[in-house]
Amino acid sequence: MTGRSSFLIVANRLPVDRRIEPDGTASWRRSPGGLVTAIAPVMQRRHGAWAGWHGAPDEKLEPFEQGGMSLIPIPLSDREVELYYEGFSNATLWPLYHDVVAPPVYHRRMWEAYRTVNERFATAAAEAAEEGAVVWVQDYQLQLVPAMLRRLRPDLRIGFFLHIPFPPTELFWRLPWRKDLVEGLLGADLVGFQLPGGASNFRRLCRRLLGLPYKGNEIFLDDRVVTTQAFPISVDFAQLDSIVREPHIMARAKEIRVELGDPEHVLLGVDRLDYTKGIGQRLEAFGELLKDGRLRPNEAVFVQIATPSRERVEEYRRLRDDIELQVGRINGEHAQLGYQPVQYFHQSYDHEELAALYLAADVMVVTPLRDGMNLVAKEYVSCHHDLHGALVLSEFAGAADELRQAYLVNPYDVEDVKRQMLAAMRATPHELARRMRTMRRRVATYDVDRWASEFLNALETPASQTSTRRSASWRSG
Ligand code: GDG
Repeated sequence: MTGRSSFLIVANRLPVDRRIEPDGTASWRRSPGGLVTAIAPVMQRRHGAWAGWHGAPDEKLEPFEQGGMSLIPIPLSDREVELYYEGFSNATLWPLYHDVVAPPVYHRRMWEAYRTVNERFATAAAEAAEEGAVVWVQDYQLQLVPAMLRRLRPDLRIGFFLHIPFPPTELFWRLPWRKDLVEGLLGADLVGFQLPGGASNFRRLCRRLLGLPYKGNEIFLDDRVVTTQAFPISVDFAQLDSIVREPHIMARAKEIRVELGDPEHVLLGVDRLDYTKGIGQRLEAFGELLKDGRLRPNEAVFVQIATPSRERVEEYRRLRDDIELQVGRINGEHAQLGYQPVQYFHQSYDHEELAALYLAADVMVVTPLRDGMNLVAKEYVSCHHDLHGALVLSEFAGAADELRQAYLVNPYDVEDVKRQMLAAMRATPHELARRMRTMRRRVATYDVDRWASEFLNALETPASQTSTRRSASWRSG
C-alpha cells in the first residue's frame, strides 16, 4: 500500500477470505456481508483502508489492494487467537455482554493478550491514517483501540460501533478490567450502539464508574465530549429484494419445498451455532407441538441451518452436542418413512442458496435469548416481496424494536413460542401481508447504507456546539 488514508476501518477481521484455486495459487475474495457492502462505496470515494486480521495464525502479510480497498493485515499468533479471540473476546466478553446466558471466564492471561493485540491494531491504525483522518473501529474485540489510538494520534476523528448489546451496569460491574474497557471506549468521539438502551447503559456506567457527567447523548470529559448514540444496523434490502426476483432463485425455492416433501408449512432457522441464538428453545417448542398433536404428522418441517462457529471454544462444542442430541430425539420420536420433521444442517451456504431458503420458508423462527440486532430477521423480510411469510421474533433481539409486526415471543416461555409459531402457521394470507408490508417498509427505509451514512455523518459532525461542560449538571440524565 502506498501512502496513508483519510478513511480507515479497524475490525477484528479483514473483509476478505483467502481461497486456494485448483492450480494451488491463493486469491482473495470479498467476504459476504452487509458491513463490507455498505462501506465499500465510502472506501472507494475516500481512498479508504481496512486494518484487520487475515484469518491465518502465525503469518505476517504485507498490505495489499483488493477490490478498490487497501487492506492492512494484522498478524496474530496461534496463542493470541486462543487467548485474545477465543478467550477474552468470545469466552469473557461475548457471554458477559449477552446477559451471561453462559458463564463468562475471567483469566488474566486472556486479558493481557487482549490488551497486547488491541495495542497492535491501534499502532497499525496510527501508521495508516493521514492527518485528521476518520477512523471507524468495529466491535467488542477492539474496545481498547479508541483510547490507545487517541494517545498516538490526537488529530484523528475516531468512531466506535458495538455490534452486540451493551450490558446493564450490574453485569458489567463483574468484569475485573471494567475501568480499562470503559476508558478504552471513551477514546472515541462517537460510540455507537444498536439500541438506545445500550447507549444509556454505557452513559450510566461512565457516571457510576468514573464519575463523568452526561446530558442527553453527550458524556463530558475534562477536555472533550463523547457522543453516544444508537444506530440500528440493517441489511442491503435492495440487493436481497432483487436476488429473490431472479427466476433461478424462485425456481430453487420451489425445488427446496419439493425436496422437503412439500409440507404445508416450512419453518426455518438460520444462525451461527451460538448459545445466544435460542436454537434449543425453538426446537423444544416445535418438538412439543408435534408431541401435543397440535401439529399433524407431515404437516410441518423445521429446517435449521446452524453455521459452524468458534469451534475451539468449549461452550460451543458442548452446544453442538446438545443440539444434535435434541434433533435426534425429535426425529427419533416423530419421523415416519419419507418424513423427517427437523432437517438440521451444520454447514454454511452461499448467499443465493440462503436467499432461496428464505423465500421457500413460510415461517422464519428467530428466537435469541439476547442479540444485538439479528440480521437474519431483516434478511427474511427483505426476501418476501410476495408478502407471504411470517416472522417469529424474540423480544430480546434488537430487531424487535423495529419489527413490531413480527410474532413477538419470549424465548424463555416455551408455551409462548409454541403459541406464536402456531399463530404464524394458521394466519390468513391477508394478515400475513398486512404484517409483512409494514416490516418491509421499515427495512427498505432503514437499510445498511442509511446505517453507515448516519453513523459517519454523526462522527464528522462535532458534538453539539451549544453543549459545554458547564451546561451539564453533574447528576443530569
Ligand atoms: C453480530 C451480532 C448483529 C448465517 N449463516 C450463513 C450466512 N449467515 C449470515 C446471515 C447474517 C449473518 O450471517 C448473521 O448475522 P446476525 O445478525 O444474525 O448474527 P451475528 O453473527 O451474531 O452478528 C448481531 C450483527 O453482528 C451485525 O451487527 O445483528 O446481533 O450478534 O447476515 O445471513 N451467510 C451465508 N451462508 C450461511 O450459511 N452466506
